[in-house]
Amino acid sequence: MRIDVVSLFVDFFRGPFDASLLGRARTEGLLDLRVHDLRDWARDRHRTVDDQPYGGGAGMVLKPEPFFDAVEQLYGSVEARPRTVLLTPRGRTLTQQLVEQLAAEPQLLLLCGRYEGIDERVHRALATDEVSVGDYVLAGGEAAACILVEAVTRLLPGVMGNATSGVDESFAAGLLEYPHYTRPASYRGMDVPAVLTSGDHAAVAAWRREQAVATTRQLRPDLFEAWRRSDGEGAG
Ligand code: 97T
Repeated sequence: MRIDVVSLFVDFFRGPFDASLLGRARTEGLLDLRVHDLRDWARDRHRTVDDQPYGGGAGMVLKPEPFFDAVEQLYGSVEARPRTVLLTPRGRTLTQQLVEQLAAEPQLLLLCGRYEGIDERVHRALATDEVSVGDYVLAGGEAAACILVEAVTRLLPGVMGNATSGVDESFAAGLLEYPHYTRPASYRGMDVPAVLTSGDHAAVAAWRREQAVATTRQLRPDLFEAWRRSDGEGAG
């Protein structure tokens, strides 16, 4: 998959996009991730990308031209752009379901804003999706873009190997994961549940299922209700 990211702070991505899972996906050729500096498409020698808001008010607004010029240079025309995600607090909240949809695309463009906002014409004419990563305020779209790229990349074929099948996965099934334990079997008075050391694989599977349901009900009643309304009745 190819992902282009347009941002005013390209250095922001240095650690996140080079390390760990993303770094490996890139060096293995599974992910073609390119970060572009919005200022490369500024039109004056001061590389200005923002201006005062029409109608007055505090703060600056990111101009439309650098975004449109970036899209036209990267893809030839606005019409030829890939699925284009604008990270913005007004977007719909990112969910695993949307992550799965995005991971199925051959190519994505992510647009990151800063300052008080982006000219509305970028929202209207360039974004195919407006996405938020949660109801809190960030300084810009970069951290949100990192979250989206990591969530998408781990679903790409070959990135995770066979370690995670998707069946067991948190959210994919609508439930949180079951509790995990490793050695020691007893630690500070807290013992590993006996079923896990029993060697009875069917009993382990049943315990994990029951724990996933109980943990979800306790920690995420909202997810639990949604699960119970859909697959919960048939499957569990
Ligand atoms: O708060 C923001 C500012 C700019 C761009 C994105 C965000 C944001 O995205 N998800 C939550 C907040």
